[in-house]
Amino acid sequence: MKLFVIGLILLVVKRTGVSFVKKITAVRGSDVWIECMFDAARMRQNKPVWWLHCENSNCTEIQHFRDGVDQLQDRAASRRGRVYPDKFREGNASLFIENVQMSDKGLYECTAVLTGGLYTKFVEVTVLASYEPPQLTEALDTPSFTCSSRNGFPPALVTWTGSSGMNYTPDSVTQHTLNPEGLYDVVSKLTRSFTEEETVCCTVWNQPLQQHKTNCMRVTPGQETDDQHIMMMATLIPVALFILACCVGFMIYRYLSKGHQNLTRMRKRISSFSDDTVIVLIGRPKHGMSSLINSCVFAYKAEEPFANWAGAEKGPPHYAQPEEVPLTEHITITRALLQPEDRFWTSERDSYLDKWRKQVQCSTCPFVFVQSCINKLTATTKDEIQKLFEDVRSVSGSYPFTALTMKNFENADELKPFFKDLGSKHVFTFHNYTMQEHKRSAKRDEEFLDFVSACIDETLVPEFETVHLRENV
Ligand SMILES: Nc1nc2c(ncn2[C@@H]2O[C@H](COP(=O)(O)OP(=O)(O)O)[C@@H](O)[C@H]2O)c(=O)[nH]1
Ligand SMILES: *[C@@H]1O[C@H](CO)[C@@H](O)[C@H](O)[C@H]1NC(C)=O
Ligand SMILES: *[C@@H]1O[C@H](CO)[C@@H](O)[C@H](O)[C@H]1NC(C)=O
Repeated sequence: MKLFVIGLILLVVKRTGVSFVKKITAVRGSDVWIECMFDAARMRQNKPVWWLHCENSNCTEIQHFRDGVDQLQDRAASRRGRVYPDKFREGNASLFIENVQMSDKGLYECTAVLTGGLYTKFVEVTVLASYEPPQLTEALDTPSFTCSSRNGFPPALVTWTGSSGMNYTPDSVTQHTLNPEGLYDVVSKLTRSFTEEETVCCTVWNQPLQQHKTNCMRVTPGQETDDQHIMMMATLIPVALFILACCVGFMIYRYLSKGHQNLTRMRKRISSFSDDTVIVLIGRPKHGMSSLINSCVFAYKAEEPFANWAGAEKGPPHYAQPEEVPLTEHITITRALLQPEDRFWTSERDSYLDKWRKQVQCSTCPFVFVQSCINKLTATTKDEIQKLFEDVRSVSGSYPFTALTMKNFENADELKPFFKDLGSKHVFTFHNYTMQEHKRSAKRDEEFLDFVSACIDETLVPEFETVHLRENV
């Protein structure tokens, strides 16, 4: 009979769209009164009062009193809430629930049997749960932030903002999970890198509860990476500079030592040359012949201070003395001093040719014609030089080399082709070491050592090549 009545009532509730169902909202953890008041005058002794709790049409009797006596004492542990039977006579059968939990939500029905009929009241209880304060963490690897909050109901709205008022929520993803207690745990992830200092806040909104909880975090953008950058630069720059310095140093060392080694090698070769050789310089006064000899000796004798071995800048009667200057034990530089006037060779040739023919070595003597770049070549001069060249070839088998001195005075390039055309195998240009100016440099030394080396090489020209040259010309 009783269950039939309950069923009928529930049917009525459903049919009428629960229009007379009172709705109350309780916050999880709080205490709540579910009111049930009726006309006290109609209350009779022995008549029962009971409470049902229904969840999804599954109804359980939670209170049942008859004649003020608890009928459910055996189920005391499982039932929820408490009524005050001594208040029934006052028409008050309200249910008190302490520490409301999610399981307390649902439809409550209070029924009292009164004279003249039943009194029934329906109360729909909604339980909301307040989210715990959110935890905000920054991921170490990726530029992301995680905001998490537990044990709330219903699902929360999570928003992300900056202190500047910026809304970062569009960059976030929020997920809810329902835990066994019927509560939601929410996790929201914001993926964003900040270029400027910012305070990032996440807010968990429980809208029905009109409650929000916020947590903020100071973001100092790329400070770590900046520090790393500076650290890296602080180590890399000196290392790079060191390596660069090493490279440059090594290259300079190589360059110097190569030049140095080269000079030493040339000097060694000259000193070890054991064929008795006379280098014959032919030239007119003031063409720098003495200076050229001095230069060769100075370049060769690397350890010695400059000396006027060949007697440069001397006037008569010591002019062009000594005639021969020894370079090494076996190599001597001698000079054939011609007259300064136009026909400088024609007037001298017989005596010199005679002398050279008598000299044993002169079949292999390196002859060098010395010409200053200051002097222009006149037609007569050219003619004389050509005759000289032919005569030297007739004696030695080769045309003489040419040494153009004072190369910085006049354009040596004008003179070079003339001597090349005459058959001079080598045309050297020099800036001599002089009495006034003899600052030694590797480059200058090298030029004179090159010259001496070429002279030595000339003595080594094989006989057949000499013959070949003679036939050619
Ligand atoms: N600027 C320069 N002056 C030179 C050069 N060779 C020689 N002289 C100078 O020219 C003048 C004549 O040089 P010297 O060697 O005495 O000529 P020589 O008469 O042929 O023996 C001297 O004052 C030298 O200092 C050179 O290559 N450059
Ligand atoms: C009805 O609810 C009670 C307690 O609330 C539960 O033990 C029972 O399993 C439920 N029955 C159904 C059919 O859901
Ligand atoms: C009903 O009784 C309870 C318990 O004494 C009391 O706290 C409550 O205020 C009463 N309700 C009304 C509406 O009088």
